[in-house]
Amino acid sequence: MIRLHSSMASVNGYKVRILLSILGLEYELVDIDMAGMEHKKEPFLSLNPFGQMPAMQDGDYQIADSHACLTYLARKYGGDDWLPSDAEGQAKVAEWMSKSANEVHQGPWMARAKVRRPDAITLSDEEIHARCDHILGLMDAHLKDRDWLALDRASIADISCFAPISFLPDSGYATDKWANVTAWLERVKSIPGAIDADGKAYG
Ligand SMILES: N[C@@H](CCC(=O)N[C@@H](CS)C(=O)NCC(=O)O)C(=O)O
Repeated sequence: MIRLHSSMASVNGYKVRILLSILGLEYELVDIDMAGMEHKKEPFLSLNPFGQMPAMQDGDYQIADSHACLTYLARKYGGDDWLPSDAEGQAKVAEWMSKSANEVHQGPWMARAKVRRPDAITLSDEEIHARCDHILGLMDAHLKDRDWLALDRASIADISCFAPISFLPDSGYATDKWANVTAWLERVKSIPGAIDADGKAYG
C-alpha cells in the first residue's frame, strides 16, 4: 500500500497526488498538520530529516522529496510513459525537473507560500513577480512551437511545473499574459486523471 505523507495544502505534495491519480494508484494520504509543525517532529522526521513534505512509503520502501516520489512512481508503475528510459528523453525530463526545483520554486511556489504564510516569506511581491515573469517568459518562449515541456508527450516534468504555476491566479499573479503557458496549463488539466488541488477531476 502506498502512503503519501503530506498536507493537502502542500504544493509539492500536490505534484505527487496528480501523478498517483493519473496512474490510477490507490493510496492513503497521511495528513500532516503543517500549522501544527508536525513535519518538524517525529515520526515525520524519520521519513524526511529535512522536515519537508512530501514523503512517501510503498511497502517497505520509503522516499522523500516530490521529484524523487514522481521519479519512483513513474518508473515503477508507469513504464516509459511518464519518464522515458532513453538517455536523451530522460535528460530532457531532468532538465525541466531542475527548473521546477529552482526557478519555478523560487517564483510561482514562493507566490503561493507568501499568500499562505505571509509572516514566513520576507520577499516583496515585486521580487516574487519578477521571478515569475522570468521563468514564465522563458517557458512561454519554449512552448511556442511545442505542446509539452520536455518531450513530445506529457511527462513528470509537466506535472511538476504545473502544480505551483496552477496556483498563480489565486496568488495575485495573472498567468494569462503568457498565451503559450496558458494553453499548456489547459493541456495538463485535460490529461485523463488530472486533479485539482482539492482532489477533484478537472473538466
Ligand atoms: N525539494 C522539496 C521541497 C519540499 C518543500 O519545500 N515542501 C514544503 C511544502 S510544499 C514544506 O514542507 N515546507 C516546510 C519547510 O520547508 O519548513 C520537494 O520537492 O519535495
